[in-house]
Amino acid sequence: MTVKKAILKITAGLTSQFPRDGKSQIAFAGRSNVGKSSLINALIGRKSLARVSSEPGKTITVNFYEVNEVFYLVDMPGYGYAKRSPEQKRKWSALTDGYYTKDGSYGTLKAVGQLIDLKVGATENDLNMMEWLSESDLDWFIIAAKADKLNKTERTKALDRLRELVDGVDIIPFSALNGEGKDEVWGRINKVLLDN
Ligand SMILES: Nc1nc2c(ncn2[C@@H]2O[C@H](COP(=O)(O)OP(=O)(O)OP(=O)(O)O)[C@@H](O)[C@H]2O)c(=O)[nH]1
Ligand SMILES: [Mg+2]
Repeated sequence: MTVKKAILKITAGLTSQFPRDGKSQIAFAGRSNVGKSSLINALIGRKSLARVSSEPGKTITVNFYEVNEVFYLVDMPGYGYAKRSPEQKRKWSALTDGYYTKDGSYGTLKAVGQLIDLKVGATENDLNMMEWLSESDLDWFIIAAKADKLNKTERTKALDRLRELVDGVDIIPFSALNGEGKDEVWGRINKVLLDN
């Protein structure tokens, strides 16, 4: 994919702000701090179009990055951030639940890239999310994030563990730090866009 143009089109803090232009969406989900925004920056080839949080989980918005005026890469707000207030938790649920419905973005959502921190492994929230994805009719795949943090042995073990959890789902080791997996993620996105 050649990214000719990428802009942050919409920062939605309310479900009513989601785009309704029918353009395809590929969303990236995962816990707070797992590297969703860093992944989008790496894919787009811009250092800081997507804001990488110094304070994880602080802003609860769904960010829509429009690429080549054709489709969106969607940065979902992370889950599992312990310091969130009840009010922030309510906002998170309303936004994400609203996103994954027919009235939200379900009709234009073509795939979900689920980020799992390869070193940390799947958390309980990750497992819940993957269970939901498995039961949905959405196309989805796993991005094994921050792969640069593991040595060869750790990496093999961690990838095996993930594979045991989710049979038949693509797992792409990825590092925003050294660019590993970038082409594979783009390949997966291209496939999604061509199929739809
Ligand atoms: N070593 C390493 N660090 C990374 C990588 N990707 C992201 N980080 C770091 O992890 C932290 C969180 O990254 P973000 O991209 O902001 O994570 P996020 O998932 O968008 O977090 P929220 O927006 O809070 O949900 C930052 O300090 C990044 O520099 C990676 O591939 N390798
Ligand atoms: Mg982020």
